Amino acid sequence: MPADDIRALFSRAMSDMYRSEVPQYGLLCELVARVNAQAMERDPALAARLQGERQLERLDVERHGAIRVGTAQELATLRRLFAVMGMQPVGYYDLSPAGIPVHSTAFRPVDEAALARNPFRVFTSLLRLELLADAGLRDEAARILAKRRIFTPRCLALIEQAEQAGGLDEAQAREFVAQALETFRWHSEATVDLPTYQRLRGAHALVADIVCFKGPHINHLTPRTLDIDAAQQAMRQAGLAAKEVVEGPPRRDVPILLRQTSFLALEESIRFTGGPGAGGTHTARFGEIEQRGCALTRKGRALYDTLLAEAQARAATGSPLAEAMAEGFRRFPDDAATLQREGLAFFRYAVDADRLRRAPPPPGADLAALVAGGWLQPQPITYEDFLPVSAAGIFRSNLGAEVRERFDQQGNQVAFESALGTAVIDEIALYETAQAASLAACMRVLHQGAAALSA
Ligand code: OOG
Ligand code: NI
Repeated sequence: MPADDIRALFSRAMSDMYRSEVPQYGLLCELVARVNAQAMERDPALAARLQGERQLERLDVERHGAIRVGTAQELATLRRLFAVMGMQPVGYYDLSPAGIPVHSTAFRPVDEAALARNPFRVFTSLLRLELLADAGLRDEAARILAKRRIFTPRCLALIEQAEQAGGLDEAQAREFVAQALETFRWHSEATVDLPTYQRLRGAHALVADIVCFKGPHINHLTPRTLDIDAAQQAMRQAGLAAKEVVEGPPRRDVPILLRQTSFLALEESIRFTGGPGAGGTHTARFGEIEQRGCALTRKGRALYDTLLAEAQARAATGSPLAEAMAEGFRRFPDDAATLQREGLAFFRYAVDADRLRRAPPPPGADLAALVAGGWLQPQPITYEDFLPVSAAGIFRSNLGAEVRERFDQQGNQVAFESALGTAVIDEIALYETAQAASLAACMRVLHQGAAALSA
């Protein structure tokens, strides 16, 4: 079975499982589907553009999830598990500046056809015990984690089988999906007693969430909306307490990167070890929605990061963040032509065949001339990744609003990659390659077209 099909099966199975575990998730999906249908009705050009960018068919099934693991061994095995489904680790996200003791990557498909088939992604975080101040607690957490086995033996066997044979047949793939699902299931029994849970929780809510359970329960699954402001309003009307601030850039005519908002879904009853009566609660699972815009070049991303940091600095001195963002982001051009001309966003190019039939471009015409003259049509490339500052906001909103100081230590991509067992893929390089490949294909067509016209 093609890896893309296994991923589609798995994404569907995860969604079904989460829907039965967290009823608000089903409600959220219905609400987003309604908002998306309305957005396309209101704006037929949007629907046409999404169709052209091969975004439309995938929209209904598009989800990302998130998990958190405790050890290098767990992370490395996840890498092998996701590889069976055509998902590669893309990007490095350092959450330590926000006082969150993890670093992360996103497992996702990378090529255009695979993304169009099913773009399922999993934001995956690894605990950084070395950031905890208390050495005794660090050791205790490491001992607890060393004892657990988060993969079923059959799942491990099937991963090995896939690695050796270069894939799985359909029956094996179906069994693999069922077995892999077990790793991400919720368990209402903790692996520790209540005092241990409370000690770990005292260090950081995230530490307790990662260390005290049998596995890395999926903590949210996020549908993609075409209008996050309308979806947020619909969430409130449906009684889902969406967080105040939408993470990411303010609302614009041409969406860029990623905008997200979340709500706390459940306070779960937990049975701790140590006999009857050892009950308590834990909050881990939440809901989230996101709207995706175009991917930014390194230059565009630098401008985004600067404007975001400036707005945050202004918010720290008392002005409302939303206002500071709206004000600051006026400096970010908001029309596709300027984004293209100034090299702020990535585009996929297509040849306008009618234009070419009427006349070939002048020899030596550069990109600007080809676009201005109508021979090449730029279409924005969708951002398929995440944003560290937004992710920190999402983490924070679901940890009982714990506010923490930033850690002394910086991100450590080298340590993360050594735990993972491979380097992460540079996400910007993927967009650069996609843009360059589309341009090269266009140049061949223009060249052949010009030759045919002059023959
Ligand atoms: C992950 C939070 C980050 C996103 O969409 O940025 C995230 C987590 O809470 O484990 O999901
Ligand atoms: Ni998320």
